[in-house]
Parts: sequence; structure tokens; C-alpha cells
Amino acid sequence: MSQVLAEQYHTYQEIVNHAGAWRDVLTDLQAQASKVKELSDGSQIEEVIFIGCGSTHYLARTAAFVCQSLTGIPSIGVPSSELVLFPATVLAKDTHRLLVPISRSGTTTETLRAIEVFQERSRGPIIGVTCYEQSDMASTVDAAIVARAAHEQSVAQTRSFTTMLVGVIGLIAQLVNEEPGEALGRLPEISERILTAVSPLMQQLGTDASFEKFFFLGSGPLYGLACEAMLKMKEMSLSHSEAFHFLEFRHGPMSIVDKRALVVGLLSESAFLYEWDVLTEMRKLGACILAITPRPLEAGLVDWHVGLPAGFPDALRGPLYLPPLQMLAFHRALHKEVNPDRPANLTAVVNLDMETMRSRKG
Ligand code: F1P
Repeated sequence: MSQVLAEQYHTYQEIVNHAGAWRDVLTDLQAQASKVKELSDGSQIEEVIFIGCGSTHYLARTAAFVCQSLTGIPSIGVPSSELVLFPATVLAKDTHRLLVPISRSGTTTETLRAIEVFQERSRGPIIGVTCYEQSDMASTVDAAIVARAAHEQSVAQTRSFTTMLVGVIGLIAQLVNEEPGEALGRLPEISERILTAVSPLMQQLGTDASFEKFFFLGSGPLYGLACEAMLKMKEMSLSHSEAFHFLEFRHGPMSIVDKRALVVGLLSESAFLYEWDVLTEMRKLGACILAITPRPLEAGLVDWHVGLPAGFPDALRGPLYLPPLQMLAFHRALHKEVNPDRPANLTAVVNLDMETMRSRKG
């Protein structure tokens, strides 16, 4: 595959040019800090609910784990549609909550309706995360973290996802007056360096015709990111792609592991040994293993390895896992001669009829 051909795609450019967008959203976070403090200090927040759709649902799951880890506040991440269709389940009791709707476009109907349901049935501030400051969502919420520099032409979310993830992590830190700015501020340069170093490997694996199925494994804050990597592979390349918690993979799904499988492990620091055991077992079943890990690995223990820097807590390291896996999906798409910029059956935003959504009772 020629590099020239790859560079012609919006998706390629959007994957590669992500670091500047990360720096930009960190600047926006600083500008919003006093507003966030006013909203979160105003009264004791007893629960945080993150919502989104598709990629931003997986971002919401990741954010909830990070939030509860960093703040100790009970946090959940659910699809926007769950809050619309089963509000009593999501809003389990009357309490003072923070709602964080996440939407690249800021116009997804389910997310806009979920915000209305929250306003009708619960109480507390709403802080949105989006790429579009002039969107319906941004004009509805109490404050918005805006990833202005992460706009994309492509349908599949790449830099928008990772930039909103950096923004959400920074927002969470602000809830507890933490200042992870130094650590988060180091991520853009580190991520650029990693992506440049591993892009040839991602092209090699993406164009390897022996792989017919892809499994992405992640636990804790990395499960939502494993789901997003799965979705990228599915959306961009129309490939068989699944995501599981590491240890869940043994409970049935590993039955279809064989030499046609590439198993990608997003390893954490805190559960590394348990996760490592699963990858070792899958290799014995014939799968090829790509390990993305915050620890150095001896050669020969896995087929391929992407090393991430130590010195970051699991909760802050998440954005670094995705650009390489987005590039893997991109090259798989070119290998299969499908257009990664325009995935089959998809549009950049799912717009439904809001009046129907408001009027329909179950
Ligand atoms: C949500 C979303 C994307 C998906 C596709 C359709 O959009 O489901 O996650 O990849 O592009 O829209 P948004 O609410 O984040 O704008």
C-alpha cells in the first residue's frame, strides 16, 4: 500500500493530526475551570452519569470508571438511549447528580432527549463534552468542554474521540480540584512519538490477510477503549471484531480463537499479571497477540508489542492506546478496499424524530 494513497484519506490525516487537538482541549479546560468549579462546588454531587451513543457511549463507559477511580463519587456510563427508555433504572433514586452528555456533533437526537429526561426527572448540573460549540447540546447544558480542533470529515470518530477523552479526564480532575495538567500536558507529545514509531507495524498487521477476526481485550478503564477499538475495526473495515473484559474472554468467547485471530490486549498496570495470563493462553490456542502495555516486555513472549510509558496512572494513560489501533483499522480498510472515510450504512450523526421520541411511552 503506498503511503501517498493512505495520506489521501481524511481518516489518515485525522488519526495522525491529533496531538494539537489534545493541546487545544486542555486549553479550553483551563478556560472553563471556574465555571466547572462553580457548578460542581455549588452543592455536593452524589453521583455522576456519563452518556453518549456509539463511540461516545464507549467514551462514557471509560469516563465513568476514571471518574469513580479519581473522585470516589459513584459514577456510571450508559448509552443515551437507556436514559431515554429506562429512566427509573438509570436515575435509581432522588439525589443530586452531575450529568455529562458526550457527543461529537452535539446533535444526536437520543442524547438531546436524554438531557431533557434528566432535566424532567432529576436535579443537578449538566456539563457537556462536544466538538461543536454552536450545537444544540452545547446551547442546552450549563457548561461545555469543546474540542474545537478535533473536527473530522470522516464518519468514524478518531481524533474527536481521543480529544474528548482527554477533555473528560481533565474535567473529572477539576471536579476534585486535582491538577493533572502536567501529566495530561505530556500526553500529546508522547502520543505523536508512539504513533510515528508503530505506524509501520499497524500497516503490516492491518494488511495481513491471515487475520480474519479481531478481538480487543481491556479491563477497568480500558474496557471502554477496547470497545472503541472494536468499533473502529468494524466501522472502517467491515471486519469481524469483538471486545471483552480480559478475564471474561475465557468464559465462552475464546471458543472461536484460532490461528486466524489477532488478539489485541490493552494491558493495564494494576491488573497486568491477570491480563497477561489471558494473552499467554490465547497464544497457546493459536492466536497472534498484539500487546499494548505500560511495562517493558522480553522479546518473544508475544508476537508484537507496543510499549507505553510508565509513570502514568491507569486512569490517565487511556488516550495513548487508541491512535495505533485506529491506524490498524484504517490499514485494514484499505487492504479490504473499502473507504474508511465513508463506512457502509453509517452517517456521521443519527438524527431521529424528536417529537416521536418525546411522545412515545414505551
Ligand atoms: C454518535 C455516533 C457515532 C458513530 C456514528 C454515528 O455521534 O453514534 O458514535 O460513530 O458516527 O454517530 P455523536 O453523538 O458523538 O455526534
